[in-house]
Amino acid sequence: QGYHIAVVGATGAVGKKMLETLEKKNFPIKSLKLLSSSRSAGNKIEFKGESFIVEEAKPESFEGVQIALFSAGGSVSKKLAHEAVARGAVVVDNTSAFRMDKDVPLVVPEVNEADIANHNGIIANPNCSTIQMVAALKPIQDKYGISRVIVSTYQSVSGAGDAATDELKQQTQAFLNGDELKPELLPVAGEEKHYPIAFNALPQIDVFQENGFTFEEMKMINETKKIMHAPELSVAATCVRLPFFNAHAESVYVEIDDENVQVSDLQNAIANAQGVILEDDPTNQVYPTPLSATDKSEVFVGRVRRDLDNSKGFHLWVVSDNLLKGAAWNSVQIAESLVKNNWL
Ligand code: 11C
Repeated sequence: QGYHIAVVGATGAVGKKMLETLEKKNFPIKSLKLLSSSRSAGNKIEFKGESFIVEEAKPESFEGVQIALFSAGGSVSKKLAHEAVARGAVVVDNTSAFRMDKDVPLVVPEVNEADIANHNGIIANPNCSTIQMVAALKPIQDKYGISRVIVSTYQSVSGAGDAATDELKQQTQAFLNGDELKPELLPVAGEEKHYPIAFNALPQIDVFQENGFTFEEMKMINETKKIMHAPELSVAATCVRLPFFNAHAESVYVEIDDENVQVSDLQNAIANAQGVILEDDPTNQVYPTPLSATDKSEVFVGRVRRDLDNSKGFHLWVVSDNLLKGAAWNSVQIAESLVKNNWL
């Protein structure tokens, strides 16, 4: 018993985590196809003790597939997602290709699972830094209403793929050896200039837009409004890449509609939310960090405190594993929901 599954981008940083997550969560699988670009085709990958050969993703690869998890970049999704749907598959797409399309639900199950029911074959998985923020905001929005969000991110290199992780390792070693740093990838592959990530902070994730924000920042802004069904919500973001390997951290300022709310009310709402864990005890130095959140499925929140000048303003520290809740686990949760609710 189980489902016919395809993972597109199986050899990438997220694809590998998707396979680990499918295995760990014991997702019911009848058959599994591992697909990639022609470059990675032929690689062998172990899944549940069985060896699979990665095949080049082509339109006909999706014959008989029921759920296709895509994470091979936007251009692959644009080329193949509709081909998969035409062959009867439901696509869970982890790229930005369709996220803002009106007929594509953009889903974080803890926030807007019911939107999955409206799918037309494609469901989009949001950007990692958006996912963890909206999971933390949802219980606050439900209980107290939110009018404004200002977020600054502290993002790990794994968000930019395995090559960025390698770049940080190489540069760290080179820096400590006193060798010259030769940045080739970050902040953005394909851009004219590259800057060292080792022992640095890069205030650019993805390309700049005409309004001065980066695409990563605009993803956080636009996706948050769509997922939370709050087009009127004010959202501003500054996204920064830092030299650590995994998980993203965020400093989130949130303005709520009610000035009589106490810090403990917010903490209770967060502590009772699905998929969110409150780690907030300053007297004992308890708060989440990227290392403590790595390899965990949940979103962790700490440092909840009231703004000193605005009684409706609160500050939060939100941390999660960008490859798990930010990508693979959120996609598998969507697949679980499709199955559980007969929404395939
Ligand atoms: C990063 N957030 O950390 C990006 C990666 O739209 O799914 C995720 C890109 C995306 O670089």
